[in-house]
Amino acid sequence: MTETPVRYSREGDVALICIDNPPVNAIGQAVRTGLVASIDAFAGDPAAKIAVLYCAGRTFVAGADIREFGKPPQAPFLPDVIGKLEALDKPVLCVMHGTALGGGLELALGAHYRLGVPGLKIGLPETSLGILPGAGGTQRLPRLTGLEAALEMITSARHVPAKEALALGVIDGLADAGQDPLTAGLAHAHDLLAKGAGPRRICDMPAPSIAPDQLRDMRTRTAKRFAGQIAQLTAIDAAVGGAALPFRDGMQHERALFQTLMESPQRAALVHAFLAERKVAQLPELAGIAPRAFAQIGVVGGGRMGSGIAISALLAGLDVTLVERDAQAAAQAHQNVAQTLADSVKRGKLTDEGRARILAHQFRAADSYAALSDRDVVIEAVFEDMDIKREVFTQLDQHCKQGAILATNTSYLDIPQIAAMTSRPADVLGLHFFSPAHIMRLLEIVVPDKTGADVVATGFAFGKKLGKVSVRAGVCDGFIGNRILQVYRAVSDHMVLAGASPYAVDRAVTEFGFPMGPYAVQDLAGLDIGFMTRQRKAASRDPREFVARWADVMHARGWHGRKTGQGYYSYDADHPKGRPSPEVEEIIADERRAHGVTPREFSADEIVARYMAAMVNESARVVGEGIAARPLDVDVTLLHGYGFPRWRGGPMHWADAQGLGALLSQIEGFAREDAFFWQPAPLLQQLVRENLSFASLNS
Ligand code: TC6
Repeated sequence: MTETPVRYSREGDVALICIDNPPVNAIGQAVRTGLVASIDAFAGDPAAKIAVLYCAGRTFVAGADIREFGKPPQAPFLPDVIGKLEALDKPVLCVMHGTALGGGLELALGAHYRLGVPGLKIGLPETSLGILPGAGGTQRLPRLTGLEAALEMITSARHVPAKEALALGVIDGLADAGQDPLTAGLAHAHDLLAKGAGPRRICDMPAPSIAPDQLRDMRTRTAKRFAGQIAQLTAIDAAVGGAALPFRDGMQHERALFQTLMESPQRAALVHAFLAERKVAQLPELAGIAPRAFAQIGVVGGGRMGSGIAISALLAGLDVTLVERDAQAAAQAHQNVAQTLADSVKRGKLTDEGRARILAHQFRAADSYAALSDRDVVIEAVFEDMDIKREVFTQLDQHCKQGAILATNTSYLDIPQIAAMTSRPADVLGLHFFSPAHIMRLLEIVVPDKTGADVVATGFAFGKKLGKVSVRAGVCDGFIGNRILQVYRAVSDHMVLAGASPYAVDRAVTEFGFPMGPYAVQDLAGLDIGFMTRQRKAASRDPREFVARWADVMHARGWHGRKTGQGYYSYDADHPKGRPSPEVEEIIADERRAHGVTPREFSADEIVARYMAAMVNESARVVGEGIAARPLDVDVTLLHGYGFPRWRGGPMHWADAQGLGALLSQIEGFAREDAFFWQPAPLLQQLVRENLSFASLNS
């Protein structure tokens, strides 16, 4: 942070108020104080006829300083600062570039005129952090755009492009292309002075209204889309309630609701998620380590995963050569990629020209490893079989240039063993994408002991370029995510054996906030995958481990989930999402009888308690063993790859909120029934002994 985050100066009769608080000009206490001083300076400067408020650096204000949330609030408060700006009796022009978000846009709404620099995006994304626009956003924006458009912006938290902002009336105009905020601001200020423009205050504009049935529809839609969350509906209450009141009272109404949200566990969870997503890439081992170049990418394997990885790299502007085993397979892979790019055009993610350019200049599919000789990073995405991997990595070792990074996308095979197949193990790492790879944001970067630090740094730089959230993982079966998944799936099977139906488990878990329960997910992935995993692990399995045989029975009947119309659920045209299957319940009942189990009832609370306890316990092991660098890495993995509800922050954040002592006691209680499955994680025991939280390990 610079020493004076807000500077006041004057050029002729134009006062300049510049916020300079890198990296994103967030409004913390020093900025608020600086703004008050600058507003006072402008008010008391008789030579200044108009003020231009703008920002230095790469963006306008990206919001209130999130790092202050949850700490005791410090005056001056942002709504008061903005009120003071708006109340000035000389005009203020705000010039925005980059992203004007949250408190940043609210500050701009306190100015009398607003100009955007091309490329600007605006938004009120506070609800995505569990709060509402509490610096007048719910009161001023609806006065400009009407309630419907304002509430769409506020509840969706989306970033609105400059042209749309202009059409909505949030900005008055756009600067010429290439103009910087100061030059554009000075020119526009002189125009305003020439026109004799005075202050134009949004607070004086009439309050909008909304028809009752329109409001009811909006509330219903919002409640469905953001099930379990409170910020979006509260923001609607703030805007609609405020619009029925005089402006000043509306502001108080907004403030009161804002404060309730600020104190909510959902706010704490969502802010944790935001900060954790940025912290995952900050690893001490990477400090000062420069990544290698990675403009030229190679992919081996053109199936669903390989094509997805290729597309992800292509959409990020990288050059990709994909290699398949023969010309026919290469042609098929080319077609897969072309088709997905065409779908991206349909989804509005790519222009038609962009698609044509990629296919003409950035992408080729080949049938020889020699085509990979100039590649900087090559990612293998072939069948999960060590012999096939050996063939691939031997070829890569022969054909790839020195310094090329050789990555495997394996989900569970031993990466050090794969690295040892080459003459350059320091250049080998795991890049574990999630399917579909061009859509899912999670990337596990799996780091064997021998991998060079610059190779890991390149993995993170590559992930960032692809727009992924990259998490460092150590080597073990399943890395971070799939290892934890195996355990919470296992606890689900335990509960089903004891009497819960798979449907009750799925229901309880979705009510908790996951988009799908474990059995619906298995149906979607294909029950043949679970079957192969069981086969693979059979030889090394501890005999005390419970394995659900009903899954093998279902597999033997050809019930492989959604794709076969039958899995845990039955699927047909009337039930595309599946309906419970009495036959599955019968197969499970057979197994209960074989085990001599008398089925018992499980409440939704008990299901969630066991599911989460198993998840947290394994997560603690994963951190304790150093597979995840910190608890926050587990949280980000589960949030981005496994549908953990963001507003609960991830399993480690959730566990801290429950209290680790209570969770450990619960696990110890479960251990009295099954001491093998419920072995408390040593890290959890240690934290409870030392009265510490998982969060204490995050710094
Ligand atoms: C609000 O405004 C409430 C108002 C009512 C009050 C009464 N505060 O994401 P990046 C940091 S709520 C503090 O990597 P990008 C970020 O942590 C807020 N810090 O960059 C990172 O720090 P690190 C509403 C912030 O170019 C660094 O800046 N606003 C804030 O990929 C770079 O961030 C939002 O929700 C902040 N507000 O994306 C917007 N924002 O390097 C939140 C960022 O130490 N921000 N940082 O890890 C964003 O969406 C993105 O940061 C971005 C830039 C689009 C602005």
